[in-house]
Amino acid sequence: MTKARGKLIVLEGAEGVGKTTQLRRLADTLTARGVPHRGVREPGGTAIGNQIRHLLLEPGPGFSARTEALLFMASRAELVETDIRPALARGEVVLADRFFLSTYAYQIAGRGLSETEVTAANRFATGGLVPDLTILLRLSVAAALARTDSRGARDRIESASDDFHHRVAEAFDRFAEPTWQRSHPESGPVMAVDAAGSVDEVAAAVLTTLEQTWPETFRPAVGSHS
Ligand code: T5A
Repeated sequence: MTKARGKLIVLEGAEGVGKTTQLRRLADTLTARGVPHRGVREPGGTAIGNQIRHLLLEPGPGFSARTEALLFMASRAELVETDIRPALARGEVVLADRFFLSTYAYQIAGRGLSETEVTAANRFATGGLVPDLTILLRLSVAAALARTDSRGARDRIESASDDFHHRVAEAFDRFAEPTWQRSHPESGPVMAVDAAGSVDEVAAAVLTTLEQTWPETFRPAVGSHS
């Protein structure tokens, strides 16, 4: 019998909204509930992807917006082909820390690149893979940057201008609108979760969203204590 395809679930939002923290919490819950899963992050997650991540985020020689976009998509192409697609074929839940909506927010809205061209390049990079669901963590720019600044120096993209970060934040706000989603099928469905509460409160909201969307996969089995 062919195994049912897994699910690609993406956590999105600007820097510091809590994506990595929530991905780890969700992974712990899925482990406790016996749901096969794996976590991946962008950029990175593969040997070549980690080298690309270094080029993109560490201070160094500058490069053009087109080069930046293509590097993000090269990292994504490798991750999709060598990691995400095989995991989905095994029936696993893949939890991704960022995916195409980040390219949309940072390279299209933030850097001003062409939506049509970048979307076509993304389709080439992913072979048309669309997330089953994106959970968009929402937090004000000031609160998110305060969280990241409390950790130390900003990376190359975090150090961009305030105007850039506001364009990125406005784009993330648009992704939650049903009209935007209908006209951007390459992004898949997006559900927003308020990220302003404590780690526990946000984790509960993320889990509720998944349990309501796919009860058969995410609800605890009868008799489980998770
Ligand atoms: N990028 C990426 C593009 O430009 N184009 C693309 O296509 C892609 C894929 C990646 C950078 O690349 C850009 C976007 C980014 O600039 P990254 O480091 O991988 O960089 O991603 P970041 O989003 O920058 O990672 P962060 O770690 O900064 O943000 P997270 O993951 O959202 O936040 P997290 O979980 O690490 O938490 C940040 C801090 O807040 C605390 C945590 O303990 C941590 O200290 N925290 C909370 N504090 C209070 N209450 C809560 N609820 C909290 N949740 C977390």
